[in-house]
Amino acid sequence: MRQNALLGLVAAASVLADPILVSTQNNSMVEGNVTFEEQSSGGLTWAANLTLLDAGLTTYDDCISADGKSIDLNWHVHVGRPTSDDAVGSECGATAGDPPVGGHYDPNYACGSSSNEQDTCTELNKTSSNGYTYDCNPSTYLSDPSVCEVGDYSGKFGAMKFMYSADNTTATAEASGSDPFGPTLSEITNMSIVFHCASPRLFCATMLASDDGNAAVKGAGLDLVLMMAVTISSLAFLM
Ligand SMILES: [Cu+2]
Repeated sequence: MRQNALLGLVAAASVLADPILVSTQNNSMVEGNVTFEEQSSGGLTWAANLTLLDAGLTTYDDCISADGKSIDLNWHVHVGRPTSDDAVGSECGATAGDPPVGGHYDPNYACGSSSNEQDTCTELNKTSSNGYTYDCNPSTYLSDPSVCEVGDYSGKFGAMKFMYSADNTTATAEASGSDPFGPTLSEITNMSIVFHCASPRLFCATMLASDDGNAAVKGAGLDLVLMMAVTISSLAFLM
């Protein structure tokens, strides 16, 4: 009897474990990661903790903020994944990787110029030559999520701001957000996050289920189960 109750608690605890995806962006340009965590209430939260190792590269010249305090990079979920361990520059190109890194994840055909769904966008007449305008920014996204490609994170939340260190040698981004309309994690597992300075691709990494993250969540669940088991035993003892 008590065993059945415990099994029920174990099942409930594993349902509580929200899946986590991590894109670990450790390469010659950057260190850190971006995580996505699915919320049981729906949607997801994301968090970035990234440091540009050499903020003085001329590669960043076109994306220094107007106030000069940060390097502002665009970032998106692209449909494929890089094959190189040092995924920088052309390793993140549209035809590089396996499957190819490709364009932005756009299952609902919002059709920006870098959507991976260009053929369907053309069929739908959603191209600039047809007078179609892709209008995705944080405020249009909040009023109508369908205006943004699902993978267009800088469109949805603004550019990732890497703040210069005091001596300007490195730059760090610590940012997070909540995306109530976001994709499910199973949709975007094994896709990649690509960072751009304006248009050129700088670095990228595949989004993978987090062993550490899941272990931590499972660990917390187990603690909860043990705590409840002790409580039940105490109750049984009292009865
Ligand atoms: Cu991109």
